[in-house]
Amino acid sequence: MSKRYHRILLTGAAGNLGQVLRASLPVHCECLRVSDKDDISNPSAHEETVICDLADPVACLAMTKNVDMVVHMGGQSIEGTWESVLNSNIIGFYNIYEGCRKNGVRRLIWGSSNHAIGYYPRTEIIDASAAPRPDTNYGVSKIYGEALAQYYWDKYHLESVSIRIGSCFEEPSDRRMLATWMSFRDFRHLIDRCLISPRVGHTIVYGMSDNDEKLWDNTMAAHLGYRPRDNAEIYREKVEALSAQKSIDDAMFKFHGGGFTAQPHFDDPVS
Ligand code: NAI
Ligand code: 15L
Repeated sequence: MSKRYHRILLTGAAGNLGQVLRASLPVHCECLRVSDKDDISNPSAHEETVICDLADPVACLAMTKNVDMVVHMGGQSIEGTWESVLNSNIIGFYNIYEGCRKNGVRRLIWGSSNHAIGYYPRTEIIDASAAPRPDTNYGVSKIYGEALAQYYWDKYHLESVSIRIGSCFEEPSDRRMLATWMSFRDFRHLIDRCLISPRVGHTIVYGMSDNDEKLWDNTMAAHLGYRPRDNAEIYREKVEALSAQKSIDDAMFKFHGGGFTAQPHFDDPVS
């Protein structure tokens, strides 16, 4: 049976989540174009490798050619210097969207972040309609990305799914992640749903497992059919043994964005 798509572009393919997706995306496409600024290990026969910087508009235009869908995981993935946030996430994301628009790509699925709404207090459960409350320049860059996604849908009918990923790791490693964790299995499943859903417009979805503790409500993304199966709760004992309970006023427990809210400006000199 032929596959649903001829070619999918995966950016950030050398990163943590890129590696997770290199294993699962080939189910959907004949050819997986994998890209990063860093070397990509062991490319397989169904992969085409493109090494380039997202800040390079010419490279982004070429990379998005003859592509059906883009899964964009490339970029600065935590707070960093303004220069790196600007180049990788602001200029880089614009370059990817322009490449997609000029090359007629139908849909872009990308890793936004909980740090776009990091300053909501933990006592407030929010859905996709919550106003931005970024906690870092990194979080601001994700809000910029979500604005681009909405704009390219409204104006150019280029579809997007902005996934506000919580904490996507093998296991939750601190108490905050009992609420924010997303397993690799659930992440792959969500990406699958984003790729096969018939119509997404611009959808914002929270990337989280079916944890007992919840900060986010995905009702507004129900049309994706995302059904998470994992739950951070099974790691509670292990996680609680790793560190003592902090004060409830610690940033880790005060805000959705946890420790990012307590970081000083990244470019300030360290005293
Ligand atoms: P990562 O840092 O492991 O991977 C990012 C990749 O992007 C790296 O391989 C890096 O070389 C590449 N990259 C960075 N700047 C680039 C540039 N200018 N040009 C080309 N490539 C560039 O991050 P991870 O964990 O795989 O996350 C993927 C995406 O998901 C990121 O956008 C991140 O912000 C987002 N995300 C991830 C979360 C997680 O828990 N893993 C949580 C929230 C958001
Ligand atoms: C993110 O946005 C980061 O990409 C990831 O490394 C984690 O720090 C995650 O947020 C989190 O909030 O746990």
